[in-house]
Amino acid sequence: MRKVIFIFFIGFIFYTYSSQEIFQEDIDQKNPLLKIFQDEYSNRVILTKEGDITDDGIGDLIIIYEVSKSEKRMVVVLGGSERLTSSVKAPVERQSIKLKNIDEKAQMEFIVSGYKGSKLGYAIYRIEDNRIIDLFGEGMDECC
Ligand SMILES: [Ca+2]
Repeated sequence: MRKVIFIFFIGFIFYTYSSQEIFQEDIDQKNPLLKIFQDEYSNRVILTKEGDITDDGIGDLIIIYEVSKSEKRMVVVLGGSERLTSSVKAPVERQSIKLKNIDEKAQMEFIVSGYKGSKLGYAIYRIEDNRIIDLFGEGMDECC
């Protein structure tokens, strides 16, 4: 019996490290903006990125979450107003979020990239009127 438990345990460790769960270590579970998300969504959070993207001096939180194995979506929790934007689709695997100011305006843009298998896609977004606006994208239909 002990041997069976041991094999199960090894299998579990292997499964944990081979799946995307490993990225969850980067998520601050105590972040109050994450709590706002969790009040509305029960989905598993895959990746978060915090920063003041709306340039109002209050931190915001970009969240990529899982709908299913083949469907991921992204939403932004706006600090201060504590509102959630509507969601947009996100890459299925190996997601990354980078904040970057790509124009002269103080507001930040954010670049989301990721894969579906070997297909890479990325898009640049900005928040306007509490909505995620898609400014530019390449291959997002392939990876989302
Ligand atoms: Ca903000």
